[in-house]
Amino acid sequence: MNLLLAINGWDRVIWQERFQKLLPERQVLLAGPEIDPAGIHYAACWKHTPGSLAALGQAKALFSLGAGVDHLMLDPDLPDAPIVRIVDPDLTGRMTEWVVWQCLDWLRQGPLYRRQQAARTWHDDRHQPAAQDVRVGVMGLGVLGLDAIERLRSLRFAVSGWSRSAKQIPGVRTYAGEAGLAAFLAQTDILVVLMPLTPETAGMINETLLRQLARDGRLGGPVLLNAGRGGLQVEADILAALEDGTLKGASLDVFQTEPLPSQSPLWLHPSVMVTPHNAAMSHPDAIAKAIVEQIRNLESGQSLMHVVNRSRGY
Ligand code: NDP
Ligand code: OXD
Repeated sequence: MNLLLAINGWDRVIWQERFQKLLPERQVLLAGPEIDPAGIHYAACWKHTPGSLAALGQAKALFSLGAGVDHLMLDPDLPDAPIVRIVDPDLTGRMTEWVVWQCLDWLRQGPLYRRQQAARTWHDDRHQPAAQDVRVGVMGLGVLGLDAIERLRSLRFAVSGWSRSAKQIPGVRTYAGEAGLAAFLAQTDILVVLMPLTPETAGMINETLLRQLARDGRLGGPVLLNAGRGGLQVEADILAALEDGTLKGASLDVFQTEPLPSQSPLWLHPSVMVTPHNAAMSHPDAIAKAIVEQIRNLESGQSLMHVVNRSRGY
């Protein structure tokens, strides 16, 4: 009942130490060509090399080290085991902090005041909108979207949400599916994207969608926040929208290519905030604990939680 760590882009040794501490009776192995798949019943993965899990025919679960599973779904040679994603208060809390930080920064004109400070300009603007005057629309009403909504509401933002299936959330106007998208966008000043990357959502944050955002809001133009996945957005369309005023600004944590290439105009754009895909980092202590808990529960006869629907892709 050993555990394989198949990780690219993060420090594997830190993860190995954390898991080994929590599973002292087992081997926690780092993926590599010399690994013998016999005796490996679990894999914990982040951007594993496609094909590298194919030999794990005995796997009882494939764990994502993050909330998203698109990195696993990309691999056509996965063993036929349940794919389990992370739902954890540490990760959820981090994402909500990022969303609230960015919404408040745009509400309180952070980019403008940073520019004014750099120019030593004292311009006492008396036209600050209040949070309740600003409409935040959250795309994706899952674990992360719902938590962010709760905090945004406590700050009095006017919050609405959009998801694939219809939802009822007290105090929040909700929209669903293709049929509800245009109405949702038409009443959104700050669009918060917290959706998974699937064949359905790929590229949907594009010119057509951005042009449907509200034009009558109190921020002087709509703002885009994306912490879902870079594959959801068309960066050329976002840049064009910033240039022609369709968008006032954007806060982006995820990008079509990561790390964001140094030649990307997004880096130096005065109306763009770039964070390096760490809106909600997976903290090894919290995430290893959550996965080990799942392993122990499974082995004591309970069902795995947060199993992904492979055909839906999330
Ligand atoms: P969930 O699976 O809990 O929620 C996903 C939400 O997206 C659901 O409400 C779902 O609708 C909605 N959705 C999915 N497909 C569509 C679609 N085609 N049209 C409309 N709505 C759709 O995921 P989480 O909230 O836990 O996480 C969301 C994403 O955030 C992750 O998949 C990951 O990509 C990203 N993430 C990014 C991080 C970062 O640091 N930048 C950190 C963690 C996660 P329905 O409710 O109807 O199923
Ligand atoms: C995740 C991420 O999916 O960090 O958890 O992107």
